[in-house]
Amino acid sequence: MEELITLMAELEEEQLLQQIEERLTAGEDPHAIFEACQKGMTIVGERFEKGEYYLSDLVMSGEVFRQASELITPYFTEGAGAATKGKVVIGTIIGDIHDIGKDIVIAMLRSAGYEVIDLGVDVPVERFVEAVKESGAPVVGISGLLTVAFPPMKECVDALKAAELDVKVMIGGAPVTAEVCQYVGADAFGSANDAVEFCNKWFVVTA
Ligand code: B12
Repeated sequence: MEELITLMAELEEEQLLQQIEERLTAGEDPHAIFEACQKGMTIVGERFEKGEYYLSDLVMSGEVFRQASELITPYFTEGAGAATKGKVVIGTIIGDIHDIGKDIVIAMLRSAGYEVIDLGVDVPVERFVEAVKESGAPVVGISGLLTVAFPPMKECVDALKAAELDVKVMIGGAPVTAEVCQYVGADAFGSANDAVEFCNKWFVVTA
């Protein structure tokens, strides 16, 4: 997987996508391939932070990763074809336009049999509240990749509580930690895989 990590980090689009296709067709684990791409993205982020990569590289990395995930996510087939297990509202919080991770969470939840209401990016707090009221979804997912996204994430959880909506909230995004989760007041945080596990747990309990 080291090779995939390097290809992603070096933004070698053509070679990376070709390798992914070959590995998927050869029956390699899509989750491992996906994780390698994610590690590559972490390196991209680090290089951007150090000034080795420019914003244009960041944009490019986003595009390459999106194409990679479009190849990989159809292979996340656990539970595919099952009847809808329940509804989940998800969006990237206001002020933040990162949506690659959110879209992966959505793809994995859908492939696991959940109905996902995608609110998109830069989503105002009130829109989350409205969407839960409209859909009756018992689970909300909030994505945020910027540290400035944490206060509005907290506002969102507070607003859901103030509206007396009985929902479980999961949050995610590369910089989200246990401390952030506690600050925001969310029920759980984690990866796209974890999102499916949280829902499997919560929907069994609430069903
Ligand atoms: C690609 C990218 C961009 C692209 C985004 C394209 C897109 N359509 O999303 C573009 C170029 C637009 C961009 C813009 C900016 N970016 Co940017 N970006 C990145 C980069 C390199 C990768 C992010 C990514 O897609 N990762 C891959 C996905 C799969 O990972 P993920 O999002 O973490 O998602 C996974 C989990 O976290 C989880 N997850 C995600 N959401 C959710 C939700 C739930 C509910 C759950 C359970 C799980 C979950 O599941 C996913 C799979 O497991 C990161 C670096 C990094 N290491 O994260 C910087 C990074 C996030 N960006 C950064 C910055 C600073 C910016 C800009 C401010 C740059 C600028 N000066 O303009 C702008 C912000 C614009 C805005 N208002 O949002 C910083 C943030 C620093 C900070 N502490 O706030 C980072 C960390 C880079 C860095 N190290 O400096 N960026």
